[in-house]
Amino acid sequence: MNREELLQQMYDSTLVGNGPEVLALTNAGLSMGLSPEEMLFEALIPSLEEVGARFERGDFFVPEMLIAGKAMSGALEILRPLLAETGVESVGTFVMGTVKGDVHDIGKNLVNIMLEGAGFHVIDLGVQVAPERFVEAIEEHRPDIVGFSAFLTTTMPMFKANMNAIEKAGLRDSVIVMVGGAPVTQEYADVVGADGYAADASAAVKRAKELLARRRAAAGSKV
Ligand code: B1M
Repeated sequence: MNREELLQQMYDSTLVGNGPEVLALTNAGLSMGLSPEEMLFEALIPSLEEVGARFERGDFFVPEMLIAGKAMSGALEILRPLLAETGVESVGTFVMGTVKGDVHDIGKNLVNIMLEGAGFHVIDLGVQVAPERFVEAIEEHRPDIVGFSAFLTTTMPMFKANMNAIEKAGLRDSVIVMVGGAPVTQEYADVVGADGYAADASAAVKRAKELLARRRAAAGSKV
């Protein structure tokens, strides 16, 4: 099997939710010298995009989305240590969670992996995270950044609920807030008063580093 055939098979197997085959192909790809990024961006993510398109057209239903998501998550577990390989010291602490009412976590997990790879210490609160839980985690871990992920238009309003809870707890000035997720836009991030938004995992890392550098420079200039 050559590179193109492997990526095509990985795409096809993810599409039909064949988890064991996706795992085998991920391992085979690594043995062949393919990078985790090649498999992610040329097979796994495009395949899930097609799953979403078929769901929208009514050709796929929730069970198909679920098994495709599981197949992708399995591959991500193999790729995680490779993507998160880092020799750098912790650049900052990042508390992350998918908002209340939302169970999507693949995108969030990918952002976490890339953040870890860039040297962030990531505390993952999981999915369906209520505003009070974000507040507790900020009080407990004192992170530099808190990130909210939402993948449904119906759960995006939880960003505002989270912001209100953080403000009410008197924590807003102590933490940078980032938001993201498939339906989220820069405009929406501005409306809810977030400090940063990113469209994908690598942009999230870049934005997190920029916001942190800006915050530290501002703190330094006040001293
Ligand atoms: Co759902 N689902 N789903 N789903 N699902 C979507 C999101 C949908 C777009 C499909 C579609 O219609 N085309 C649609 C949402 C429509 C909308 O609201 N606009 C949808 C729907 C409708 C639903 C249900 C309501 C279906 C139903 O029950 N009738 C239901 C909701 C359940 C709930 O949450 N309450 C549901 C359920 C599910 C499953 C459980 C079956 C499964 C989730 C499995 C899991 O996550 N463990 C699932 C899946 C797999 C999908 C699709 C097919 C794939 C999502 C995914 O993992 N993408 C999805 C279709 C699609 O996205 N095209 C769909 C790959 C991932 C790498 O990309 O998630 O965009 P993404 O993450 C990116 C960025 O968003 C960004 O970086 C990530 C990595 O690059 N990012 C951040 C994410 N978080 C960030 C945070 C940041 C910065 C960047 O800073 C803090």
